[in-house]
Amino acid sequence: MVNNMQTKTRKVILIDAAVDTAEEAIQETCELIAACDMKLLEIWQQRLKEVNHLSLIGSGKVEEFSERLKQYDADMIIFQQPLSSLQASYLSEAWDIAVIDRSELIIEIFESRSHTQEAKLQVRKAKMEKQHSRLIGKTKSLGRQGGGRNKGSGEKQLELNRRLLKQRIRECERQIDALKKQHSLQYQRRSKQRIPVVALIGYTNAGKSTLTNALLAQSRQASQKQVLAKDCLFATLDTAMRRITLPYAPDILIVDTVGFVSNLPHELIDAFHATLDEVRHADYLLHVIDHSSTMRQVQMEATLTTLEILNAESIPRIDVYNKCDLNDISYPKACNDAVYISAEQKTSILFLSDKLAEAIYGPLEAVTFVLPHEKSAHLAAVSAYLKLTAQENRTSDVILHGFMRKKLISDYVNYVKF
Ligand SMILES: Nc1nc2c(ncn2[C@@H]2O[C@H](COP(=O)(O)OP(=O)(O)OP(=O)(O)O)[C@@H](O)[C@H]2O)c(=O)[nH]1
Ligand SMILES: [Mg+2]
Repeated sequence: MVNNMQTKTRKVILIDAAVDTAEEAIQETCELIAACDMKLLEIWQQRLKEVNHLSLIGSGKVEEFSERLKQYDADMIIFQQPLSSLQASYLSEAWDIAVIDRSELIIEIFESRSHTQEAKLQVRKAKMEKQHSRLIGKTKSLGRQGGGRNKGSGEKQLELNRRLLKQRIRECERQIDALKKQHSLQYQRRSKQRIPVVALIGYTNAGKSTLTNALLAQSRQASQKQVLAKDCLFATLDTAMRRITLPYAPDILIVDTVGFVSNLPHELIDAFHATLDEVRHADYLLHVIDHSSTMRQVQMEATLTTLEILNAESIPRIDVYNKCDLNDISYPKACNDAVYISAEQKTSILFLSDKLAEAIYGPLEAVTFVLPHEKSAHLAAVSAYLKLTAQENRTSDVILHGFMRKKLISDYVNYVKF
């Protein structure tokens, strides 16, 4: 594993060893490298005909790259393709340089960006699990080299390290479990309050946090803290919950979540289960998609796959195509359960809020209420959610004409004039 404490910019070479890697996938890894504050020196491509168990690439290529490396002042090699623990340690020893794969790169980013105690614990656990699988690989290879029944001192030391690591992983899990219990109490409290929870999910950099802030800004609760929105992959690593107002509807809670990425390392999905629990406990999902990205189809699929892993694919979902301002299409508009908007445009936010209120509380329907004066408390409640078109004040009651969301009308059905 790589020491993340170092402050100098690490210089890296990316190796893509496959038959045919999509240009977009390479581009994404380059963005991940930038998000990790590393400097990319070069990309070396190697058409892989056959996977080498020990070194992924063939032994001839290992030697050739070893010679080429001498011309560079590189600190690390990053592989586009996943490396087994054995391959990573073999290459690292052969080239005398740190060698990681894309999933470790993502773990690095998570490590440098996590702020809350929970996120830090989750990343620590993911890193230790990766280290643990590396040690297993090393032990096996030493065992094969030794061949005999008696373990050598190197092997014994490795086993000791492995056991220590396992203990630390368990301790980490214990602490995460304690935090999970706190969360489950929060979920129970929330479900008692019956406030709908809407989670914003989607590929990293799609605009979830920008949208959260925009929904917050147009809300009565605009004084709540804004969340961080930034043009880089994985700007958000800790979920944030905010209360927002919807037009002619009760308040809801929105949750800004960690962005997804294709082939999210399984250690991170496991480790971030607690954080991603927010997604599983949500009543609705807003799937934010960067409409301007050439990779949007792959990104959508990656999000849907992650939802399946989380068992959250059956939660009602609205697809929100964001960043439409960067494309030549008309917006805001709704089309086949999807909404097309720009998080940077106020009318888009009002449009989306309305669609969200409609999804949760039903469409606005024409209605007339007759409220006796002595029911003034109910008059206030009805007025809060009614889009008023006309009012008649009579001696014994008030008649209100207007539009109300279908599901809310039933709460005041006694006063409806049929
Ligand atoms: N042009 C344009 N840019 C947008 C829009 N929405 C978001 N952005 C930009 O996209 C970048 C990423 O936005 P974020 O809101 O941080 O994205 P995110 O989905 O929260 O990203 P992660 O937290 O990394 O998963 C920022 O630079 C935003 O300003 C939009 O509708 N139009
Ligand atoms: Mg974000």
